[in-house]
Amino acid sequence: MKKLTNKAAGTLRAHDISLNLLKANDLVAEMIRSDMQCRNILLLNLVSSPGSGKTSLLEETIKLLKDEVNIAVLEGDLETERDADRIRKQGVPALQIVTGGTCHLEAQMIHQALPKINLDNVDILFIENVGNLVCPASYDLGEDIRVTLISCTEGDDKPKKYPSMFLTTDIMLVTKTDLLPYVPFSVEAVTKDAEEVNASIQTFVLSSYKGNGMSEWCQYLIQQLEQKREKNSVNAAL
Ligand SMILES: Nc1nc2c(ncn2[C@@H]2O[C@H](COP(=O)(O)OP(=O)(O)OP(=O)(O)O)[C@@H](O)[C@H]2O)c(=O)[nH]1
Ligand SMILES: [Mg+2]
Repeated sequence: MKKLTNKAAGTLRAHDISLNLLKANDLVAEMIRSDMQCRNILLLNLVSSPGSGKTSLLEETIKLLKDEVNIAVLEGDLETERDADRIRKQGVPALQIVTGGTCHLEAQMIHQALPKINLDNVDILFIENVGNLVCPASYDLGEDIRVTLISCTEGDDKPKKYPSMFLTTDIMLVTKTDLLPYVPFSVEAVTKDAEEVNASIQTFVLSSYKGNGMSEWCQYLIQQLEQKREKNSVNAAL
């Protein structure tokens, strides 16, 4: 362990601790991943700037998939229970994680929250991360799929300005597309930039309000759930 007595060492220490914290986070994330594997639950981590439409997307996704799959939600926010209340109104279990000022969720928070939510028969568990396009990029939560929302009112320049979020994400959802006629936002430009940051990123374009693109999104979720189950049963047979 390094001695931390002078200013220079202090600089080193901050760096080392931050690296170690991320390592600890990743260990817990792996525990969550194998727990979800055992339970056959598809886990998604939704990230975005504040107000990009994460909770609205979840509300509409639940309405469309409620009869087909069982959904549960972990909500992350600095304060209030408001998003969990919105989700509960849709008739699915939701637990609010109040971070009290922390700008992202960490794997340890998810690990502590999981025993507090009823996951019996749950097929898909969504985590709605704290609204922030920076810090959540660094924290693996054990998810199968990371989804970054970008609403067309935010501007189409975000993938290049916040590259770590787009680099670590599997899916980019362009949201609020009902507003496209009123704002200067190019779906083509944002897709091109996102693909230049991350060649394997997959893009969906939708509006929770108008419903366009929602059936493709829901189909994708079902496909991913089936693929995970298939993979799990093959592994179990080996
Ligand atoms: N026009 C339009 N507005 C939307 C759409 N989806 C969400 N909104 C509005 O955008 C605002 C923010 O939506 P939320 O779903 O609360 O966004 P969020 O990402 O969950 O916000 P935080 O949890 O605070 O980060 C609300 O006023 C929604 O009504 C959409 O598809 N079209
Ligand atoms: Mg929300």
